Amino acid sequence: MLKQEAADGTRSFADPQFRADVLAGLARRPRAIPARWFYDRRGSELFEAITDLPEYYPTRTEIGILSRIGGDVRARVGAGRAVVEFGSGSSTKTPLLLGAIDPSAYVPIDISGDFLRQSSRALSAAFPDLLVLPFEADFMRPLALPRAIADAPKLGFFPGSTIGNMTPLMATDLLRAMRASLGEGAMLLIGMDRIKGADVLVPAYDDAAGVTAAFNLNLLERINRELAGTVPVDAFRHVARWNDDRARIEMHLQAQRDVDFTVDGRPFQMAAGETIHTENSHKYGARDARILLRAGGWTPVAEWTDPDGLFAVYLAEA
Ligand code: AVJ
Repeated sequence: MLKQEAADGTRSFADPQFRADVLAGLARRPRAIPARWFYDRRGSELFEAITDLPEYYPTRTEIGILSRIGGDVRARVGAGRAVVEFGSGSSTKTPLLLGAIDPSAYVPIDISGDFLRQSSRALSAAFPDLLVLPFEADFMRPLALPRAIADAPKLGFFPGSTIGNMTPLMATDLLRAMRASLGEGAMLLIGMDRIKGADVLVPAYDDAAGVTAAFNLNLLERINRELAGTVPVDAFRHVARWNDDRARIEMHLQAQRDVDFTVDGRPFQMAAGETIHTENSHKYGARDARILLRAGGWTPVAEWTDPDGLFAVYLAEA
């Protein structure tokens, strides 16, 4: 990795994939940068703050569902499985599952090593007898899981509606890759946000306190910090809109005036009103979710929702 110095003199190690995605994404039309790059330390902190917002219902709704279904999940998956969590982040939902099903091991997978080690320590403290094997990796690629869990049947855990960040094509690819990585007899517990009115969806991604705006704009700050960028962050505005045709919330960063900047020495120009597309958050009705799972090679066996039908958790088998 190359060391980069930002305009303010701070130094950081730039991920070559981050640089490649940003340079390619800014050169493309429409401009787009993959949402996974939101999650540097600051971005992860801002996301944690989003989950506490009154408008952002998904996290608390899913936690409510998970805290009620433990016994049911245990009855269907049995004890002794190795739980493999994809994109574990700060693992706030994990104790609810681990406490319910008595697993033989826990393998959290995340691209952010810092967060991974921190949350693994906390989990080991809460479950002293559990074998915890943190795995720093990009779970979008095929994985060779640790040998220590080779013989245990797996339970994949993919909460948070993270799958909503992917297009249906990417989502089915990922579901198939998970099936291949988890092996024979695997099951999958996955959260998906449901389709609902734009009056609820849009505020969830454009909150009154401006935390989601800060989360989105942090991507530009990160580009400036890690890729020696000169992006005038204050010239950009956070935009969240519901794309009904594609059943997704889209987040964009919209230039409020004509802007000129460089990233890693390369020049870019954007006209006033032009946007950088930074995130999709696809929503799935109950049937949509089951079709998606089947397209990805999984058979749905159970599903649970909250009383208002805002969010759903699905159990599927390979
Ligand atoms: C972490 C992908 C589930 O799409 O709701 C929250 C990310 N972006 N607010 C989502 C997010 C803006 C979130 N996921």
